[in-house]
Amino acid sequence: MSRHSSLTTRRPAERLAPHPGEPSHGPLTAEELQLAVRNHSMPLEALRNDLTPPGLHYLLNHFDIPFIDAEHWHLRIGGAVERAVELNLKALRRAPRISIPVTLECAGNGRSLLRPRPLSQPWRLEGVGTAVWTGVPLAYLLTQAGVQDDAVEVVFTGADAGIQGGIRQQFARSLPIGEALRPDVVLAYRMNGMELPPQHGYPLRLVVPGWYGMASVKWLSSIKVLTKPFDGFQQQVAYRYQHDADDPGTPVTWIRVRALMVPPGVPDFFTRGRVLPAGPVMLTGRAWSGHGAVERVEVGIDGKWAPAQLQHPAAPFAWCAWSIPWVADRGEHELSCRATDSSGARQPLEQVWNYQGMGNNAVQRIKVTVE
Ligand SMILES: Nc1nc2c(c(=O)[nH]1)N[C@H]1C(S)=C(S)[C@@H](COP(=O)(O)O)O[C@H]1N2
Ligand SMILES: [Mo]
Repeated sequence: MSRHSSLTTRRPAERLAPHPGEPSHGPLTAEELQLAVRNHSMPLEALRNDLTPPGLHYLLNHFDIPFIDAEHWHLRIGGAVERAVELNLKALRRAPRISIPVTLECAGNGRSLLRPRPLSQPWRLEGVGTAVWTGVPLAYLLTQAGVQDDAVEVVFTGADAGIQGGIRQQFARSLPIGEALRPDVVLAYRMNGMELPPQHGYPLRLVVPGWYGMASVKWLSSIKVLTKPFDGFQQQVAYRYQHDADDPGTPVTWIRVRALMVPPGVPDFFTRGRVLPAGPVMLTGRAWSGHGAVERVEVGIDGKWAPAQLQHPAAPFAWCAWSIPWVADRGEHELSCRATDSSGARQPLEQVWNYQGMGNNAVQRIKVTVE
């Protein structure tokens, strides 16, 4: 029996719902549309910004945005520590702070382009955004609490609750202790210099640079140091690269290398096909990777590849801008872009399917009509 169906047969409530996780060859479902309107993507033209304005940054919320009264809110740090700590927002704002630009991307980005299509949030390519996150380094607070020698992981629990895979839960994810003690992992209370918006985790969220977005737990309520690996749903069942429902799979961690292009010209309202005039045009975009620096972006014009010019990113885990001039001649063309990072990883031309539709970083293709 599959991991998902074994969960659902035990929980009658789940059987009333459409079956998430089962891949579909059919048209988009009402449930996918419902998720898509709650969780919007970043319009590709916003790739022009170094920093994504909060209203354009992508959003992924599993359950409801919790209502948190910041006056009475506090963060608990406990588990395998010498001294458990409780901090309110005032205390956090008084602690040492860092500000760091980070490109976040949802692990499910690209999912709806897979065939068959895993049923979940139906991202196309725009589940990404870059913001400056300001807050307290997690390592500072963990060190204050005194992590015990036998600690292996740290689990972060959000205030949001719901049901997934038939299991009632609060959203929770863990990090290996080594990752949690990285100097750039931040407990953020500001986004692009402003108070965190409700949808991005107010009053406090974790930001793990370089990891897919699920690691960056929002609406933090507690942090617990563990001496055994965390076995919560979002760790052991969701966010795994699986061949099929029975495959335990491997955990989703670092962001895979990807480049995206600002679609040139203007869109057709309904099809969003691009139209542009013949002549010179600057093709631009951004590229990023959690596995190392972006080393190369190539742009394909009708399948012929040429290197784009790269700019330095603002920080190791922030996207970098790229550009390449093109003289567009009349007719139909296909534009694409492809990044390679310093680990040697390069975006695949064809999709690599997996059961949950995770980490699909196949190259973007844009059809343009030049008039
Ligand atoms: N508490 C909580 N944290 C969460 C989530 C959630 O549903 N609840 N979604 C995660 C996922 S899957 C992603 S991709 C990022 C999205 O962050 P953003 O909405 O600020 O872009 O938040 C992560 N943190
Ligand atoms: Mo995500």
